[in-house]
Amino acid sequence: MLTNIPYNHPRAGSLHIREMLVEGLRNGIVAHEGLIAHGRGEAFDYLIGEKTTKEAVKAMKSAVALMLLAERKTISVNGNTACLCAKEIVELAEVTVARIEVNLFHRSVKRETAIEKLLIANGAKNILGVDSRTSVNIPKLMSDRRRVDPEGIYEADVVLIPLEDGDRTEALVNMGKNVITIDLNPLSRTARKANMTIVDNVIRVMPKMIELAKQMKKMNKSKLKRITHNFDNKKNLAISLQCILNGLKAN
Ligand code: PTJ
Repeated sequence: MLTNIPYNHPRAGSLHIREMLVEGLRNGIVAHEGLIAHGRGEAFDYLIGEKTTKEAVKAMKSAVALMLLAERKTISVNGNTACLCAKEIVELAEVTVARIEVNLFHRSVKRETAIEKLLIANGAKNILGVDSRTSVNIPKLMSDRRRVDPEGIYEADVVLIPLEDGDRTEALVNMGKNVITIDLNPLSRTARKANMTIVDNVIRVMPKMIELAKQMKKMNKSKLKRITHNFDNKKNLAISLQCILNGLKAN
């Protein structure tokens, strides 16, 4: 049951997102630790002004181009992302012809199954990674995230991993995959190890990526390639960090 948040409360949007996550915890979708991770994200969102920056849009365009160019792409889903964006995950997967794989840090079959049900209720047809009997391991990774589906993350050439931990990001990059992440913290290890980092709130990113994917599907391959080649992740992260610093100085 969501708490009654007055519509005119100055922080209504942010409070509503918190309530969604608390509800997700009650429904077995979100891990307890997911609430803490959200708190960290919220702090960075506050610092970037709770809006999508130009740099984030650039990163999203590049990420969408990479996904459209890829032969095999997988969207990795954890508790927070499923709770906040189930419908959008399914739509983005449809538009970009990507697979969806549940992959949890705090792994349990019960939570995997609850997330699968939520995604199916939002229109997904096939979800990988749930109670996986045929899972394979990501080399040199110790966390429960190492177990992945052979037909999903393991064989993908591009993986979208929103709200991720640095270890797996690094391990996936070491496997030669192109890794796209969504992380509000431009200083996180994930943000720095990924090939493309979108410094923005996943709740704003997913609908924007769907919109971009629908437009960019009409572009030819050479145009999409040019977009990815022109993207410089280090530079984009540095400017994103500068946006935070400028915001702080201005106050
Ligand atoms: O569902 P599970 O078991 O897979 O667990 C998911 C969490 C998120 C708990 C797990 O992946 C985790 O502990 O993540 P970290 O290492 O805390 O990293 C999460 C990152 O996401 C941090 O850098 C946060 O700043 C960032 N973040 C949090 N909320 C958002 C976000 N980035 C974008 N949008 C958000 N809404």
